[in-house]
Amino acid sequence: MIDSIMKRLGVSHDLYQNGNYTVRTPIDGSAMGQVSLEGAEAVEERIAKAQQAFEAWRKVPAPRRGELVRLFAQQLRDHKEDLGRLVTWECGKILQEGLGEVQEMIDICDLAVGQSRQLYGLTIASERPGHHMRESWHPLGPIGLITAFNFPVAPWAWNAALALVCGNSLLWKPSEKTPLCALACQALLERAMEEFGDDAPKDLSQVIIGDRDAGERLVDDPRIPLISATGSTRMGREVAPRVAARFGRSILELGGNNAMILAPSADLDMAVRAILFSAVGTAGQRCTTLRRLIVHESIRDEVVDRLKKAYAGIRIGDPMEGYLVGPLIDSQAYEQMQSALERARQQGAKIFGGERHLADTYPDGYYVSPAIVEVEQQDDLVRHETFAPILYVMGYRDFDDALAMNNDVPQGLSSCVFTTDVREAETFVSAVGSDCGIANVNIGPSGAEIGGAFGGEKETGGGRESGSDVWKSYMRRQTNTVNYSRELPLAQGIKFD
Ligand code: UN1
Repeated sequence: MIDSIMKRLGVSHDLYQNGNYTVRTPIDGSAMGQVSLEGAEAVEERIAKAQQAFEAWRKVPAPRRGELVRLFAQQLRDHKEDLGRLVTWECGKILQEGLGEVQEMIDICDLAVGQSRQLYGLTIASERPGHHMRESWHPLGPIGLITAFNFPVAPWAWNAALALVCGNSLLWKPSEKTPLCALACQALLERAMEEFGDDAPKDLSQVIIGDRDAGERLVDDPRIPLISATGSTRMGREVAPRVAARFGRSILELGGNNAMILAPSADLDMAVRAILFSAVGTAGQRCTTLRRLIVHESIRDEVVDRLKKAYAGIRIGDPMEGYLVGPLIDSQAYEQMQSALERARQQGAKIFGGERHLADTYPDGYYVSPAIVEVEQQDDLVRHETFAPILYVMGYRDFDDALAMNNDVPQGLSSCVFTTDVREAETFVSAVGSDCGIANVNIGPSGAEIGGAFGGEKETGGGRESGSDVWKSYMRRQTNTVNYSRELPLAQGIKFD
């Protein structure tokens, strides 16, 4: 099956069957392909090519650059099913979510196409007669993109679609766990480039399937003005100082520890459904996954009961086959989950679920039942992001305490409140409310649309990707003062003669 999918997606056999590094599906641990890992030298060559491609691409008018992204979106529409399947196969998320991820790519492409005609600056009043001031936005350079296994295609597309219309070339280092998805996206983009014609330079977009050295080479190179990295806080701690040391810019989208405050006035049917999708979906491996439920004491028992019933009915199995929860990415993820549960147990928490499933059918596939962990207080264990389906449940009495708990973690990505009390809802999204980049009312913390800026504060890294005015991050700002008079007045009234 892999050969027929890869063929339709346009990935040449050599690229995924001839290397020395085995790519495995988390579904059953079997091999999907063999890729070659590049080292620092190969990256060096790619950076030089990306620089050349940038120099040509920045001259192409932005709306014409948008046309390339439009053609790419058409490729994605035509191959949504195949690419969605490949995502499911390589990272283990269920097919509905694999397809959703491809849709998210299409959505950002559509946004970027429109944006390509709207890369606008300002005109600014000058204090000097016969002078114009304005602000212009120019292409930035080759952009380095680092992405994680859990969303192997969409975050690349958020960055790539905007960076391309903004006139930049791309160098993408995907997770070593999901290189085939990257090769497939690259192949579809190359097809769009062929259709587009000669003004798309050959190396406009490149993929680096590489090891750690390759990543470091990319991050350290001063020819790469912007590194946009999605992944763990640990990764961000390594990347950010290296980029800063050479005065590069970075967009960081790192860990989350997303909470829901569930107030007594909430519509509980809606809340339970929202909890299920956001805590259990993607087997708890979204950066926006709901990890903490802060529930009012008066409804705590009822909510926990309803959740246990809902959790007991979750179908766990092959993500291609219509189950709700697929496997964790690998054995390490499984072990991290088990060690977090073990610590919780030692601390006296009440634990529901969390066991391994289907070990007989898939000895090398790590399926687990999502866990509900009732804890007395928010301690270090709860404050730490474990990238697995563990939902910590804690009670509150006073809304202000709930809000303080929402904010009392090192991460600041997403958050939500379920309430029908307008005071609580508006407080949550106010300046004294949630400190996260995303704060929702009566919907869960995950599953954001691409129209808004996506990202968060504190250890989440502070970056924003996707919609709003994020396109500006992929351009350089220039202030222009133009004198169309015959005088040379100085600003601030200075006389210099
Ligand atoms: C991620 O988990 O890295 O809001 C991205 C969401 C998705 C993106 C998640 N649109 O959950």
